[in-house]
Amino acid sequence: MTKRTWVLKDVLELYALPFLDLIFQAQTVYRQHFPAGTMQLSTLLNIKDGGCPEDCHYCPQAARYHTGVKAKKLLSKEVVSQQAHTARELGATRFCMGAAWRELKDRDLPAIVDLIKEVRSLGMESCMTLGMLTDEQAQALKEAGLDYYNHNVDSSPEYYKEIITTRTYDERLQTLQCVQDAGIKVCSGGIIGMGETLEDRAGMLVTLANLAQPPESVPINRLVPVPGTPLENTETIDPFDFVRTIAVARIMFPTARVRLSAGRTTMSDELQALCFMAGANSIFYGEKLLMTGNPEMVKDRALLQRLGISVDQLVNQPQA
Ligand code: SAM
Ligand code: DTB
Ligand code: SF4
Repeated sequence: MTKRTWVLKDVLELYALPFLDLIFQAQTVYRQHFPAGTMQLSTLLNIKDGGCPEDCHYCPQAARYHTGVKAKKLLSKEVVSQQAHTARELGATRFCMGAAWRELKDRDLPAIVDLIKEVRSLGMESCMTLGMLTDEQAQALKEAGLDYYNHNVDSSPEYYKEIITTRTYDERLQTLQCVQDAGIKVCSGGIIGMGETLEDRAGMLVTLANLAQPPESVPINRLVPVPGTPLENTETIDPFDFVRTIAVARIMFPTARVRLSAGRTTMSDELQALCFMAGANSIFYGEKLLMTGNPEMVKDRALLQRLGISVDQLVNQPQA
């Protein structure tokens, strides 16, 4: 089957559907590709805190903003291994490691390779988000066994320039290309609620859908307004507009994991349930994202149970 090319007009038509029609369509698409009522739990660990030279206006880890985040060194393999073991015991099937870097430096590559091998040996899917990569680095991560690489486009090409000036949209796309060329699956999405228009939201999804290969994983973050960042006073968006983006993403990426990512601590149970109805089938599981909070695990378990949603189980067995 030839790949569909998405145009902005079609995406805006989806956004313009009556809310219930859009949700119904998204849930129908979801059920054609996934078993109904299932959720992936992915645990996130920041392996390198703060001190980042970039100016992403939303980010607590950018060195130039006064957010109280202290720069630290890369975590040791022992610490990461212990966290990954705990995540597995608590039921996560994917372990995502993030670093506050503009780009991966070759001098850090051996340590990163070790971390990937460690997580893979536990039978979990591995994901890394380390900033920009070269072809050679992506190849080395693939050889180490990396399953997914997270690199968000964050917004539309037009609105991106209002949010980040220290690297271009094209550089982001180039890294995604390196990742795909190396045979690593792509996790890429963005942030909703940064002051962007509906067209920007649609434009972001069009960019992702029209990649040579659409991402296998699409994180949709609701902005966490962090004090000290330029976006700290951004107004919260209408919750239904957020749900619409989840639904449109589900329709445009029928086989991808659409992850309800940052921003859940300020969402009601009912809003999260609507996001699941709209086709989100993955969440971050664990009480911290990178720098900011995430719902308590007992609360998440209770919510999923109340909704009759079952969690995905590990398929691969640990090597030892
Ligand atoms: N430094 C690497 C990079 O920028 O690609 C990896 C880590 S970076 C923190 C990963 C993603 O987290 C960003 O691209 C952004 O989409 C998301 N993020 C960061 N701060 C956020 C915030 N305050 N609210 C919502 N999402 C945020
Ligand atoms: C993604 O799209 N969201 C995650 C993950 N990929 C790396 C990060 C969210 C960060 C929220 C703000 C913080 O905790 O620093
Ligand atoms: Fe640095 Fe990533 Fe934060 Fe941007 S989002 S400031 S690149 S850590």
